[in-house]
Amino acid sequence: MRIIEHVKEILRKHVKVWTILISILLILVNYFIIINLNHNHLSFTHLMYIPIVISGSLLGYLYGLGIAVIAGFVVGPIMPRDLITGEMQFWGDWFARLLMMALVGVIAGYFGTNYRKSSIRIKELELKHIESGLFNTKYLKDMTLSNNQFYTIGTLIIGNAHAICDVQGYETYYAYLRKIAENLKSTYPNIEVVQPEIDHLWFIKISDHFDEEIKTILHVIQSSKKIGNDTLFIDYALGFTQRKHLFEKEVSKYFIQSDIAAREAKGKNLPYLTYKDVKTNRQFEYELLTDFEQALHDGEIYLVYQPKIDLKTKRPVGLEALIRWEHPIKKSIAPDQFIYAVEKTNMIHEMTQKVFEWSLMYQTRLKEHKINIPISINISTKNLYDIYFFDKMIEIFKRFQIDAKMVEFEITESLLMENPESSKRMLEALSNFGFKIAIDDFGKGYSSLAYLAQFPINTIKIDRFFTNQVLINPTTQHIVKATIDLAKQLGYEVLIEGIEDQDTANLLEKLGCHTAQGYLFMRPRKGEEVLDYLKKYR
Ligand code: G
Ligand code: G
Ligand code: MN
Repeated sequence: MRIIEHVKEILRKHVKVWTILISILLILVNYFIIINLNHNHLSFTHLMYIPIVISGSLLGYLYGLGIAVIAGFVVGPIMPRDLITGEMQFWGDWFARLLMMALVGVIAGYFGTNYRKSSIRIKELELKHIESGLFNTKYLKDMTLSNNQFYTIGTLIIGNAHAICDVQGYETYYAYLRKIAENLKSTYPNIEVVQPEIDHLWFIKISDHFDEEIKTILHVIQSSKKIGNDTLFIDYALGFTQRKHLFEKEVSKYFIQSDIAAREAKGKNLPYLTYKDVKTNRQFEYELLTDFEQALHDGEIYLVYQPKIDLKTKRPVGLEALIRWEHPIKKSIAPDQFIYAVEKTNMIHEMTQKVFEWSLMYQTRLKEHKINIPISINISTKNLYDIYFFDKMIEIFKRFQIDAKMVEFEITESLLMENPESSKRMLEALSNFGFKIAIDDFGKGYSSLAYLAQFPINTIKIDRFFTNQVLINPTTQHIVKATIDLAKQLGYEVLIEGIEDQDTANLLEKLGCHTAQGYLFMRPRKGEEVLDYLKKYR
């Protein structure tokens, strides 16, 4: 098998030399056949068409012609008409034969060349996209990774490919893809670029310096977006993986990894991620979620409370319940580290129900100490999408003797906007039942108060970001003032988050803020401590 391959390879490499040699050899063999079969020899001259057709079809019409002339002479002037008598041929006879042979050589050459051209074109059409001219995935089929090499493998996702095509036209978009491929090739001559889908590019190169290659490729993609007079807006993300060990010989397996990394980067609005990052993140998330369910039931997860202070009277007028996780190995895990993961699963419902139940238990305990204070809990919009959420919350609530207006639900502005329709229905149900609704982190998103007015809202909580800026930045001060004024006109309570110093507290009181939360007054604390604190104001 290997010998055959080997021979084929040698024949392919020196096709010209072999064809000419074989053709001349055949002419000589024919010559000896003719002169040894002594009578009626001229009918054997037709054997000469074999080397003529071979060289014409394999090497083109010039070679076909050349071999025809040689063959024509061999069976022409130098060959007697009769071998026994030695009578020579009439020149018109052999010359007519030579012309026939030349014609056949040229025709064979013409068709041979055309055939080769079309097969190259067919092969090209099979391996390339018609529009972009870039290789498609079939191109990778024959590629196997060599044993002792590292490879850098990447996926580029163009999130707004369809928008670019709609606005700038397909031609511009494909020109952009081609430009990326060209620029990558001129940076790394050994890189292979493939277009698996309209909005994806794959590339693979032998890895020299993985981290540097990531940076270079990022740079190439950013700097390729000027096409003619247009500069495109590209919403892209890149995913990278590296083949370091001999896991797979097949390339396609690695593109699955770089695709995953690119999708993850896209989802997180990052310019790129490596598969390794994604894997460790996923592992972290997976372990976290495995522990979370247990932790919710065995006391590792609990609530702390932060008072809300009336800026005029300086007295606590409410509490916000905030979740905490004291993990035995990972130590204390901040909510921003686990809530986003829990939110991706069904456990977010159980978490919110637990938080609700615990805060109601705490409120009941405060009542036993003659302390009657509203408590707010944070809910996720994922909760609002659950059609059973309302019923489950009411079921929990009915187990306690607490007035609904003493309970507030905080929902962040940006999350609310992800699905305003279903959020609105759920918030209306909660509000109609008598619960209060607060918009958390207001100002971090981009919604206007006018838009928010369609939701049943009682309180606006202005985001910490503005609090930090309000003393030093006059523009922020104007924004905060205008927000407070409008919110009050719409009948909302206004709370400012994250007050850490007295000057800011004074200023915000002057600007008309009703209530505030912040380290200046009290950090979030465990129930016991907050109870002691509240007793002083009873
Ligand atoms: O508590 P911390 O101090 O770290 O809060 C960080 C973020 O986590 C805040 O945006 C807060 O709204 C959110 N958060 C805290 N507790 C809860 C909770 O019980 N449920 C939900 N959904 N979010 C919470
Ligand atoms: O987004 P939400 O308002 O639910 O988040 C409350 C978060 O703000 C909690 O993480 C809480 O610990 C934090 N927080 C409360 N007061 C302050 C403060 O004065 N300064 C800062 N930096 N964070 C605060
Ligand atoms: Mn909050």
